[in-house]
Amino acid sequence: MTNPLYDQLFGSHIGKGSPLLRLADGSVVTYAAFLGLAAQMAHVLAQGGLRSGDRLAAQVQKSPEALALYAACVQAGVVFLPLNTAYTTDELRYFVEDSGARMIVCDAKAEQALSSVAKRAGASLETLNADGSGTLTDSARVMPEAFPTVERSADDLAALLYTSGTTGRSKGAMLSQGNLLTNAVTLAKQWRFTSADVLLHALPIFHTHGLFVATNVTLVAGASMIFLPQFNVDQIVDLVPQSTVLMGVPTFYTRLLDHPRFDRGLASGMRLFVSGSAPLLAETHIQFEERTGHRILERYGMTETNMNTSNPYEGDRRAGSVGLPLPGVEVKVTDPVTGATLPGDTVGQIEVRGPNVFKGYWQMPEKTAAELREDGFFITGDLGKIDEDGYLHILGRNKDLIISGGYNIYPKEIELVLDAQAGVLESAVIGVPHRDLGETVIGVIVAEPGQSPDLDRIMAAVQTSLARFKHPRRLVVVPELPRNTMAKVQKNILRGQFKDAFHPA
Ligand code: MLC
Ligand code: AMP
Repeated sequence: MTNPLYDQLFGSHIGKGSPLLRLADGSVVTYAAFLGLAAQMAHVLAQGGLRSGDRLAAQVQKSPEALALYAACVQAGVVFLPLNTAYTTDELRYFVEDSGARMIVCDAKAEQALSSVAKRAGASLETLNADGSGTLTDSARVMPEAFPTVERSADDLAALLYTSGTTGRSKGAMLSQGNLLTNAVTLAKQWRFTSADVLLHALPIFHTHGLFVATNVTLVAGASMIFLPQFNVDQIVDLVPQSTVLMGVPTFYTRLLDHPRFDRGLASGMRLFVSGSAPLLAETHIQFEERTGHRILERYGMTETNMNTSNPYEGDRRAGSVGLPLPGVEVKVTDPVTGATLPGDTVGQIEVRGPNVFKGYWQMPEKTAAELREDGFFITGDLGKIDEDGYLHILGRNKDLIISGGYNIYPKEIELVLDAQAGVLESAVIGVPHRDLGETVIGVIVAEPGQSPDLDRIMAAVQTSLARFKHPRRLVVVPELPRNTMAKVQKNILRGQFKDAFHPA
């Protein structure tokens, strides 16, 4: 019997009394206790009728129990579908129906709103709250602490992670056991993880960064994590002296640099700071080194591919570059029109191939074919160049995407909501520089002739349909949108016009 992801990440630690999670209140969850709970939850899933390959959608606050649910899914052969806690019921309905999830796990506060979603989809509903209470843990507590691991192969799906798209319809990226495992093993080795490491974990666990990069790497190494519900800069500063590694989005690092107590002495016990999910300004990299003596290690990845490149652990970590292809991963820069490989130092679209690259989009063969070539190269939608030393530099995006504090926001999704409002003729949503979040959202609206749209009502409509992090931080009305000769909206002109709207430093 084999289940490569379970066996290597979890099974190899069964019975170990060493800490996996250290919590903010000083308590510890050992590997043994964590895996016992995961096995109990796996029984609940199996008794709830979930079979190998079924999907489980989880919208739960970060907690040890929420992480155990991930382990339980892997052990029970169930495909884990984690969802951002900020998503509204409208957004959730789509994910549940599109994925055909057979079980939904949510906070008790959302139970009522989601019961109709579950009913319509024919899914069962369990609750799991931020403090670990709920129907899921109630049922799990009386189950045996061992579970016969369900057989899965490296090619079988382990997770379905939804990423928005340029058309506004989210796509479920199918990640296999092999995708996750090979990447975790590679990163643990590249970044020299050992069982002595203590990772300061303040990222959400519903995305690649917090769930697969941070958690899986820790598990591969048998290390431990200081497991925090969210990023709070004062708490991070307090806990840095007890940690060896921090992984974060660039906002973590700009906020740390703004903190008066964060300095060289405080960071002296740390061995590694990793940044990713959004561009780290070269200026942040340089200031961080001046302040702490540490060079942030920047890496590049995405939901569909896990991690593709990384600056070296030993060797030159270059500010403004995302480093070198990871072992086993091929990276090339191609002409967006012909697909031909471009010579070094020429800017083009970034394509990647390797054991990390996903299996395609759930039930979307056309979208898969458009982005995943037959030869296995995935067209990332990022633009960049490879320099003479082989380092990759990301220089822009070929996709209409805004990254705010490490969260991806596709303008189309917001434009569809704005366009549907009374008095709105059309809209364009853009990202503009923001000192804290990197980029933030502005909605540019054109009124219908003779109308003056009620911006407060429009914002209220946005709030009921879309997660908070996607809300425009400003709505502006303009007489018309700039268009090129093909009648395409020239967002670059709008971005130029509003670039100082949030007074970046
Ligand atoms: C929170 N808010 C955001 C936001 N995060 N708004 C826009 N963008 C964000 N990223 C909302 C809050 O709900 C709040 O609403 C208001 O904005 C201000 O919140 P805050 O207190 O300043 O934010 P905070 O809660 O501190 O969160 C900021 C953050 C967080 C950067 C710490 O967003 C975060 O942890 N980001 C990490 C995202 C991540 O893990 N990305 C990885 C994707 S995987 P209100 O109502 O109070 O105004 C991936 C692949 C790869 O990309 O390569 O890794
Ligand atoms: P997601 O779809 O949430 O996984 O986000 C993936 C996208 O985040 C990539 O396609 C890039 O545009 C961006 N990204 C991730 N890491 C970096 C990085 N280090 N520098 C710049 N952009 C990044």
